[in-house]
Amino acid sequence: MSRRSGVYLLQLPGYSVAPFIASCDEHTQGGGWTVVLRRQDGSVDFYLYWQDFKHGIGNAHGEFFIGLDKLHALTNNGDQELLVIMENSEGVHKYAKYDYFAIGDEMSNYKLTTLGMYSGDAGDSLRRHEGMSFSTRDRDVDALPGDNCAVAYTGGWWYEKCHNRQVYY
Ligand SMILES: [Ca+2]
Repeated sequence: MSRRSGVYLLQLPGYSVAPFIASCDEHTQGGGWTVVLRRQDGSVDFYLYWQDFKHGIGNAHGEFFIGLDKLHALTNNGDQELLVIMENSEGVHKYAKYDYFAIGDEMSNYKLTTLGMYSGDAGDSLRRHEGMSFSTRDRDVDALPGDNCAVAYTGGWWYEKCHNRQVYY
Protein backbone atom coordinates (compact mmCIF):
# COMPACT_ATOMS: atom_id res chain seq x y z
CA MET A 1 0.00 0.00 0.00
CA SER A 2 1.36 3.35 -0.98
CA ARG A 3 -1.65 5.29 0.23
CA ARG A 4 -1.11 7.59 3.15
CA SER A 5 -3.41 9.01 5.78
CA GLY A 6 -4.36 12.60 5.26
CA VAL A 7 -6.76 14.92 3.56
CA TYR A 8 -8.00 14.05 0.10
CA LEU A 9 -10.57 15.21 -2.40
CA LEU A 10 -13.38 12.70 -2.70
CA GLN A 11 -16.12 12.52 -5.26
CA LEU A 12 -19.25 10.61 -4.33
CA PRO A 13 -21.74 9.41 -6.93
CA GLY A 14 -25.21 10.32 -5.72
CA TYR A 15 -23.95 13.31 -3.79
CA SER A 16 -22.39 15.77 -6.18
CA VAL A 17 -20.26 16.02 -9.28
CA ALA A 18 -17.85 18.31 -7.47
CA PRO A 19 -15.34 16.70 -5.11
CA PHE A 20 -15.15 17.62 -1.45
CA ILE A 21 -12.40 17.49 1.15
CA ALA A 22 -12.28 14.37 3.31
CA SER A 23 -9.85 12.86 5.77
CA CYS A 24 -8.64 9.32 5.14
CA ASP A 25 -7.13 6.92 7.66
CA GLU A 26 -4.79 4.41 6.02
CA HIS A 27 -3.22 2.86 9.10
CA THR A 28 -5.94 1.94 11.60
CA GLN A 29 -7.04 -1.69 11.29
CA GLY A 30 -5.71 -2.05 7.78
CA GLY A 31 -6.67 1.38 6.52
CA GLY A 32 -9.12 2.37 3.83
CA TRP A 33 -11.27 4.39 6.22
CA THR A 34 -12.97 7.65 5.41
CA VAL A 35 -13.21 9.70 8.59
CA VAL A 36 -16.83 10.70 9.05
CA LEU A 37 -16.74 12.05 12.61
CA ARG A 38 -13.89 13.21 14.80
CA ARG A 39 -14.27 14.49 18.34
CA GLN A 40 -11.03 15.00 20.19
CA ASP A 41 -10.69 18.24 22.12
CA GLY A 42 -14.01 20.06 22.28
CA SER A 43 -12.76 22.81 19.97
CA VAL A 44 -15.86 22.68 17.76
CA ASP A 45 -19.37 23.29 19.05
CA PHE A 46 -21.66 20.45 17.94
CA TYR A 47 -24.82 21.90 19.51
CA LEU A 48 -26.00 22.93 16.07
CA TYR A 49 -28.96 22.76 13.74
CA TRP A 50 -30.41 20.42 11.12
CA GLN A 51 -28.81 22.28 8.24
CA ASP A 52 -25.39 22.07 9.91
CA PHE A 53 -25.57 18.31 10.37
CA LYS A 54 -26.96 17.96 6.85
CA HIS A 55 -24.02 19.76 5.24
CA GLY A 56 -21.20 19.04 7.69
CA ILE A 57 -19.47 20.60 10.69
CA GLY A 58 -15.90 21.74 11.26
CA ASN A 59 -13.15 20.85 8.81
CA ALA A 60 -11.27 17.72 7.84
CA HIS A 61 -8.09 18.76 9.68
CA GLY A 62 -9.69 18.91 13.13
CA GLU A 63 -12.93 18.10 14.88
CA PHE A 64 -15.52 17.49 12.27
CA PHE A 65 -18.59 15.71 10.99
CA ILE A 66 -18.76 14.88 7.31
CA GLY A 67 -22.46 15.74 7.00
CA LEU A 68 -25.54 13.55 6.68
CA ASP A 69 -26.03 13.97 2.93
CA LYS A 70 -22.48 12.75 2.28
CA LEU A 71 -22.82 9.99 4.87
CA HIS A 72 -25.99 8.81 3.16
CA ALA A 73 -24.30 8.82 -0.26
CA LEU A 74 -21.20 7.11 1.14
CA THR A 75 -23.18 4.34 2.83
CA ASN A 76 -25.38 3.71 -0.19
CA ASN A 77 -22.53 3.40 -2.65
CA GLY A 78 -21.35 -0.14 -1.99
CA ASP A 79 -21.20 -1.91 1.35
CA GLN A 80 -19.48 0.05 4.08
CA GLU A 81 -18.13 -0.94 7.46
CA LEU A 82 -18.19 1.36 10.47
CA LEU A 83 -15.30 1.62 12.91
CA VAL A 84 -15.69 3.61 16.12
CA ILE A 85 -12.53 4.29 18.10
CA MET A 86 -12.56 5.74 21.58
CA GLU A 87 -9.57 6.93 23.56
CA ASN A 88 -9.71 7.82 27.22
CA SER A 89 -7.59 10.39 29.04
CA GLU A 90 -4.96 7.73 29.77
CA GLY A 91 -4.56 7.04 26.06
CA VAL A 92 -6.28 3.66 26.20
CA HIS A 93 -8.06 2.79 22.96
CA LYS A 94 -11.20 0.74 22.56
CA TYR A 95 -13.13 0.09 19.43
CA ALA A 96 -16.47 -1.04 18.08
CA LYS A 97 -16.66 -2.33 14.55
CA TYR A 98 -19.74 -3.08 12.48
CA ASP A 99 -19.46 -5.07 9.31
CA TYR A 100 -22.21 -3.08 7.65
CA PHE A 101 -23.50 0.44 8.13
CA ALA A 102 -26.01 2.53 6.21
CA ILE A 103 -28.22 5.54 6.80
CA GLY A 104 -31.29 6.72 4.90
CA ASP A 105 -31.82 9.98 3.05
CA GLU A 106 -33.19 13.26 4.34
CA MET A 107 -36.79 12.15 3.65
CA SER A 108 -36.25 9.41 6.27
CA ASN A 109 -34.60 11.87 8.68
CA TYR A 110 -31.34 10.08 7.87
CA LYS A 111 -32.56 7.01 9.69
CA LEU A 112 -29.84 4.66 10.90
CA THR A 113 -31.24 1.87 8.78
CA THR A 114 -28.66 -0.87 9.19
CA LEU A 115 -25.92 -1.84 11.59
CA GLY A 116 -24.21 -5.11 10.80
CA MET A 117 -22.49 -7.52 13.11
CA TYR A 118 -20.56 -6.02 16.02
CA SER A 119 -17.02 -6.87 16.99
CA GLY A 120 -14.58 -5.10 19.29
CA ASP A 121 -13.91 -4.34 22.94
CA ALA A 122 -15.85 -1.11 23.46
CA GLY A 123 -19.31 -2.67 23.65
CA ASP A 124 -22.19 -2.74 21.20
CA SER A 125 -23.59 0.55 22.45
CA LEU A 126 -24.61 1.86 19.04
CA ARG A 127 -27.09 -0.99 18.69
CA ARG A 128 -29.90 0.77 20.53
CA HIS A 129 -29.75 3.54 17.93
CA GLU A 130 -30.42 1.21 15.03
CA GLY A 131 -33.67 2.18 13.33
CA MET A 132 -33.67 5.65 14.89
CA SER A 133 -33.96 8.95 13.03
CA PHE A 134 -31.38 11.72 13.36
CA SER A 135 -32.48 14.48 15.76
CA THR A 136 -31.05 17.94 16.18
CA ARG A 137 -31.89 20.81 18.53
CA ASP A 138 -34.37 22.13 15.97
CA ARG A 139 -35.80 18.79 14.82
CA ASP A 140 -37.02 16.33 17.43
CA VAL A 141 -37.62 13.00 15.73
CA ASP A 142 -36.33 10.82 18.56
CA ALA A 143 -38.27 7.98 20.16
CA LEU A 144 -38.97 9.92 23.37
CA PRO A 145 -42.38 11.65 23.33
CA GLY A 146 -42.13 15.34 24.11
CA ASP A 147 -38.61 16.14 25.23
CA ASN A 148 -35.84 16.47 22.66
CA CYS A 149 -32.81 14.31 23.41
CA ALA A 150 -30.70 16.50 21.10
CA VAL A 151 -31.33 19.38 23.52
CA ALA A 152 -30.65 17.21 26.57
CA TYR A 153 -27.36 15.96 25.10
CA THR A 154 -26.48 19.21 23.29
CA GLY A 155 -25.74 17.63 19.93
CA GLY A 156 -27.29 15.79 17.01
CA TRP A 157 -27.53 11.99 16.98
CA TRP A 158 -29.74 9.01 16.17
CA TYR A 159 -31.34 9.33 19.57
CA GLU A 160 -33.67 6.71 20.88
CA LYS A 161 -34.80 7.72 24.36
CA CYS A 162 -32.80 9.63 26.91
CA HIS A 163 -34.45 8.77 30.22
CA ASN A 164 -31.15 8.46 31.98
CA ARG A 165 -30.41 12.13 31.67
CA GLN A 166 -32.41 15.13 32.72
CA VAL A 167 -33.72 17.32 29.92
CA TYR A 168 -32.80 20.98 30.23
CA TYR A 169 -34.24 23.95 28.40
CA1 LIG B 1 -38.77 13.69 21.53
